[in-house]
Amino acid sequence: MSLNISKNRFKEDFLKTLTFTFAESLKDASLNHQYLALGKLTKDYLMENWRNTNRVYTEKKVKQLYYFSMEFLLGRLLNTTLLNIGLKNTATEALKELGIDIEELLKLEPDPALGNGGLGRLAACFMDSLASLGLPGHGCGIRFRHGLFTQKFEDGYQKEIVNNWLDNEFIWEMKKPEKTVSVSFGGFVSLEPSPEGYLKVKYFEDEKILAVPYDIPIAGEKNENINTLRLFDARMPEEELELSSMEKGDYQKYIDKKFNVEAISQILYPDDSSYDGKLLRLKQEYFFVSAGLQTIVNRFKKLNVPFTSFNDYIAVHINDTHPALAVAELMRILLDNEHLSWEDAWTVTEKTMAYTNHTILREALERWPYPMIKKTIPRILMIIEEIDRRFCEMVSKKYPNDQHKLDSMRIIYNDEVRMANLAIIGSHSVNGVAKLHTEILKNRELHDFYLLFPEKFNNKTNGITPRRWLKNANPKLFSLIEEKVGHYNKYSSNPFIGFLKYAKDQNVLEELEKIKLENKEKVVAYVKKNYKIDINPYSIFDMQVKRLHGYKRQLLNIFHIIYLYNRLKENPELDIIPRTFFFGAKAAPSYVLAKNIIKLINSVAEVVNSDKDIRNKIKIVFLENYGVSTAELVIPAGDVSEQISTASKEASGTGNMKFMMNGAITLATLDGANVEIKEVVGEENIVTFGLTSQEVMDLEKNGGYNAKDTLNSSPILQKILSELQDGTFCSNKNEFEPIIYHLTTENDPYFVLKDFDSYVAAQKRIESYYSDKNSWLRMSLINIAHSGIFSSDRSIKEYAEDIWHIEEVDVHG
Ligand code: 26Q
Repeated sequence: MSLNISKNRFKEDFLKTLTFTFAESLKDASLNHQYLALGKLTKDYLMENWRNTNRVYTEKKVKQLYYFSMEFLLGRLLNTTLLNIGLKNTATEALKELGIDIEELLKLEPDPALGNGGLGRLAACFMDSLASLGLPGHGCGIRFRHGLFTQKFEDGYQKEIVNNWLDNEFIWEMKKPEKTVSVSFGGFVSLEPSPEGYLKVKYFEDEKILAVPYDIPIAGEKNENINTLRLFDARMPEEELELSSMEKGDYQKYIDKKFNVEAISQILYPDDSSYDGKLLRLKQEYFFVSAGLQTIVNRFKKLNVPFTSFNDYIAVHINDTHPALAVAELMRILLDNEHLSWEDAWTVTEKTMAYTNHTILREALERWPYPMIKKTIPRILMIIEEIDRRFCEMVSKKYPNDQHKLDSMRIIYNDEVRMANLAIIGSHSVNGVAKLHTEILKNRELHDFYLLFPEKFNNKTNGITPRRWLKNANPKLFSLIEEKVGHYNKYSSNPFIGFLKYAKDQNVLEELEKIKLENKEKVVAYVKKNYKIDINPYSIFDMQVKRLHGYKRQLLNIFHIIYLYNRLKENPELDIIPRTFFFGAKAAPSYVLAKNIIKLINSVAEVVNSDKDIRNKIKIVFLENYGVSTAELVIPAGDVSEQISTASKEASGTGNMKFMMNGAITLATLDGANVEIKEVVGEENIVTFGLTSQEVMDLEKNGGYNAKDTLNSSPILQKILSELQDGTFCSNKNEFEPIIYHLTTENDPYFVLKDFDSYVAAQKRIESYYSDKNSWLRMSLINIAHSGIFSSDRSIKEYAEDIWHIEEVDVHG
């Protein structure tokens, strides 16, 4: 549906909203107030459909999905919502007549950074696709007071600034205090047999923490479905005020307690790839899982159907292991509150839960110290112990005398509780996020589980929402495609494929070129304004924008740049196509190597950008504080998409898909979803290089790689490494010691040196392709035409059909 609102009505409503909210008329209203009024009005337009959606889902008793995720990296919501409900043009025109440029208002919306990177952004794309496909699917997470830190560079070093995204009122959320639930921590549990025959469980918890829901509406495109993203805020219960201590004037005690309780929803952990057994993180995980499941159960009770049919009405998705405690928490509710037998509760739980794995990096797998779980959530530990006991019994029967197998799969081992094992055992579905990743899980990382439960394993290749990443970020390209192939069809498995027939149409290719250039000009202006760097829109825009991590190999990229720079210094006449290298990356605050790589890139940038000898042939731009909003600006301007992770390490990647959809050529290792991109566009429309995942895994397993040998046989690499230590890029000669140590003493674990030659050769191929303008544009078009496969609408349809068993609901009327 498009909301049927005329321009005049919109103008009237907008002015009314200004009056009703701020007691202001347009001439008094600041830009910020104008933005807030526009946001509030847009949200008001959703309200009726939101109510309807909830009513219809309940009345029809349809099966609903709850996507549990620690992170939802939403990005700004105003433009995408206006587009989805079909009001963007009306709003633009109406505001224009009032003398307001809507784009100026849209920029004022804070970008909620409630996630680290790929996993959180995937959850957000999934929310959009669920609503747009009319599927009853909601999100459940934490309302972090502080999202991912804001990154600043000082003298080339990353500095982290707290993120205060809630300071300028978040217009989308609706507080629902009456739906508050309580989550128990600590203390002990007593079990007594009841006359009815079940075990009566009594909690003597140390603390009860309130979980106050804040609901965010998620509007589908061209329908009337408004799903809900529910984020919980941690609050101290009123009765905890401990009047006596207040009377005694012991306010400090009260304040300390409140601080500790509310810490749970204070801050998002900024680490995206290494496990760190912090108590607060465990509490966060249990907090939102328990609150979410209690909410679901409260709603379920209204249906008046038996709990043994719970899984016919509810699906719960566990996004990575962070919400894996959901398995034990649902068991707890079914056993202790609803008095199901263990067997019934277990059947229901397993059929309800499904788990996605997003990583094969071992250091990222969550394992909690046994004593910590025991102390923090004692009843949950008892349940996990029983799940583990029964699992061990089953495995021992199936594989008598195979201690090794048992040890690798059981949940509690070595005084630790392993969350992935809990998630796998307690779910009916376990999926990886790209074909290669799923194969590696089945054949290697989770091989024993695969042998035991082959039916649980399946692949769901990631996707991205074309509404945000094309229609919203690159409206001209989106219009061009729609003009040629008709309206984007969210039900198609390959929605842009019709574009392929224009691969030789000179007019269309020129149109593409023009759109790309316009997008590049926008970035040129942005870079000039924010960094005072002049860049050439006709240079190749080569981009690597993603979290900073050893395995993502930003180091390989900067080494190639240093090599190019060296060649230009030797021969300033060297005929290369000018290039602008873009980086955008946050490092986890405690990740020393990653921060050192940031400093290196910034140091090289300073030298290269100011060196007159090389005649502006290369420029380096490190975009500060890369996030969803910067991505929307720069990705449409990309020519080359750097997806150069060590093969086997990147589960899928989703930036690769965003760039592809915007017409960039992928420069890639055969890792994650890059493999599938190559499969669909053909090897002549992508540039690949480097070790294969099999080669990497063999080297890791059998040894046989010696980084120093590689170094000794490469004068080019030797020169680069010596420049890192001789003051060429930084007056402190020891500055890059962590990088040197990593590459030499630690034997270059991500094969940067090993893949260097192959990468340089691939970069040369990029250059030669680019030099033939028409063939480059054709490659770009072919990539765009195939990119619809990587729409999250396709991913979500697969999840809905194969895993969740939920169906489209017409909420009209
Ligand atoms: C775990 C424990 C303690 C603190 C933090 C964490 C933590 C937080 C975030 C661990 C991992 C993450 C995020 C992981 C992530 O973003 N993975 C990416 O998921 C994408 C979506 O599936 C994939 O495309 C990427 O390949 C994968 O790296």
